[in-house]
Amino acid sequence: MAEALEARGDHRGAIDELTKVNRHARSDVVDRRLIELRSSAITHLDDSARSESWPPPIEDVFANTVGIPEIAARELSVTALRAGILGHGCLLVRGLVDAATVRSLVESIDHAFTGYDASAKTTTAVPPLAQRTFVRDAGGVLAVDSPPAFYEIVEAFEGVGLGALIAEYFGEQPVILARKLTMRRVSTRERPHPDWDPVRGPDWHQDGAFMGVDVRSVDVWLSLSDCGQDAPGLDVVPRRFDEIATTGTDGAHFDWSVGHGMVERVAGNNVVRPVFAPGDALIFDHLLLHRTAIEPSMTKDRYAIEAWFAAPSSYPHDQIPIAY
Ligand SMILES: O=C(O)CCC(=O)C(=O)O
Repeated sequence: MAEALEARGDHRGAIDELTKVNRHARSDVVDRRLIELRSSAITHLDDSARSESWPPPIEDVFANTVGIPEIAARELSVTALRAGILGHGCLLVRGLVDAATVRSLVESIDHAFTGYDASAKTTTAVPPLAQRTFVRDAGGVLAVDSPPAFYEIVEAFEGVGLGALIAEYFGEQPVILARKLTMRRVSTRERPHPDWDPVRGPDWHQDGAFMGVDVRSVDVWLSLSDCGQDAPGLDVVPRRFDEIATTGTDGAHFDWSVGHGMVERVAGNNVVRPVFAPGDALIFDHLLLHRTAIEPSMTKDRYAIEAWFAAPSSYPHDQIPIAY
């Protein structure tokens, strides 16, 4: 049935059909086929529901909040998401996914890292995409490289209604960015972070420096560990920026990253390091100034998923959007 739906150009229907099959009887073949379908679906997406006037007026339900607005998962709504991201730079959601889901995502990440590292030892198994090496050196593996993990991530997100919420936020169905959906296992021991200065930490960045400024984006950064104290977390400038801070200066390691001196100038002391529990999520967009919070004294590994969504009508194709 899925093949017939695809042949008729109904990629969405085919994805839904195969997802039902997989829920009933899980299969590697279906996991892989779902990624292929999500990729080919991109040229058939219907963006007729696009809302032209975006963003809508924000009701600042966090007007009295200093720092990062924080809610429990049951309070997550489009109003809270808008107020958090567009008013304060980000929104911290406690307990977005449950403990059983966290455990199975951590297992999938370990499995994917083992598979990636084994295949990276042979020169031909991993296509020569320099980005993969860069991502792996920073403690990440792209989720599209592991169809089973990708399937589980989507199932976890759908279990808490993220697709519908982000569609409401964008005013259209989201796509997921294949080059930006990253499984992370960040360790102070395993590999040096490419731009990690052990005294000052890594460089900072806004993802808009390479994704573009005039896009609608959402990053669901889902913590799967206790982190921010003994394990690497995230450092955040908890405020809304309307533009990209100057990149590539003040000792920055990359032309898209923001050097320490520049961060001091644009953020002063307004920097926070949230403490996350497994299942907590920080939700933000391409304008949040942030970085991996990592210090030599941290002794534990941190697992997380970094999932970037975009509104297809506003997004250029360079981060490889695929159907969500
Ligand atoms: O997980 C990390 O340490 C970095 C995450 C990040 O930079 C992002 O989500 O954009």
